[in-house]
Amino acid sequence: MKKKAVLSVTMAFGLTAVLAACGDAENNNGGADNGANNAEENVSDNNEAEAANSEYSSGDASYVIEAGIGLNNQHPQYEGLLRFKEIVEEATDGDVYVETYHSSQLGDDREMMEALQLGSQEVTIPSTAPVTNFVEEYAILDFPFLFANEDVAMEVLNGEIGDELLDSLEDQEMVGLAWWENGYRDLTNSTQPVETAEDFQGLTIRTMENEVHLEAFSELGANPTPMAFGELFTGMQQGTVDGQENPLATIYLEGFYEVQDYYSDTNHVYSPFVFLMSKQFYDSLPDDYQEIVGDAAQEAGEFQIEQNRAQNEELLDALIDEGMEHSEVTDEAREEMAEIVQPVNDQFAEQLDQDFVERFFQAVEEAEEMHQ
Ligand code: KDG
Repeated sequence: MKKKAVLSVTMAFGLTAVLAACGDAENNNGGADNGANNAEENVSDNNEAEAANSEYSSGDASYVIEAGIGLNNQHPQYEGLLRFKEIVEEATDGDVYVETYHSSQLGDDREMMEALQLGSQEVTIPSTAPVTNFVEEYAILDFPFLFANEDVAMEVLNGEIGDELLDSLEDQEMVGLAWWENGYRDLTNSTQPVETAEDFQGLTIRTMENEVHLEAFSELGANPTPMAFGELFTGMQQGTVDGQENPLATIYLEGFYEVQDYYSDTNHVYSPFVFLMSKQFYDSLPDDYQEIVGDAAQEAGEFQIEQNRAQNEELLDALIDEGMEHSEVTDEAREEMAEIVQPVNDQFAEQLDQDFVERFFQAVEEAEEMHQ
């Protein structure tokens, strides 16, 4: 946002953020406020100190970027955002200043994307699932059991078809600057161990706002309930839902083990993050600044992906230490789940542009040959 207009809106958002943080503190900080985190609290302190200690200030900047995410300040996604801030401020000598918000302080994914469209917020980095409500082709990214591994996913996303998906956001007044990574989603619940497709029967599971997810979980016999991420912890605590699905880093760093007993490594969907900027804001930047924010989103993304993969790999033991029971899902069980949900993938693929679908699967096939 251009500085002149910035102050009043920034103050309004700042106040909203503070009110949100006060009114819904437990929700906003997941793990940190739920007591059990220790080492992670240091990460949190560091992040906040880093943000507060920036040598630049919004008052001296020509442009201010308000960047918000749904996950908390312990997640590698927030570390990535801080890296973006550092790169952009340094490269513009503070002429572009980045204010970072976490824990849905600026709203949930859908609200933040709408704010980008209106030009009242500059950056958000949602999982791709809710983006489907703006560009229907994004549905394909949430097909269960689509990508054989993370390298295949990144090969596709960073290739031509991924660029096409980023470009398609422009009609929605957003600019897609880079792919970041959330990772493979796993199931947790408070009712029963889930090892096979049959075990999903009757479970009420929070899903993101995405029709593919809703249909797939229904097909498995569960009761999917779409809910904003910011409401999820309370939803599980109060028993509105039995369970949820997210990558390990989120499950641990948001403290979900406080309210969930069973963890299953279903790996059912690979979830990318997409780095979004308000088109109105992007268009207002001079060419060299456009290049700087684009490169920074890419570079910070590489750092975020590295951190994220490390956390997704390391945190299983920590989760078990916190008392969660780990149900190991076999490849056979995953194949059975994949077979059950295949009609959902087919049904959604039919609704999309067929040329796009063909080229997308061609890209997946080629990526698989490269990264077996
Ligand atoms: O910061 C990202 C979150 O807002 C959200 O997209 C995380 O995967 C997510 C979920 O389950 O809502």
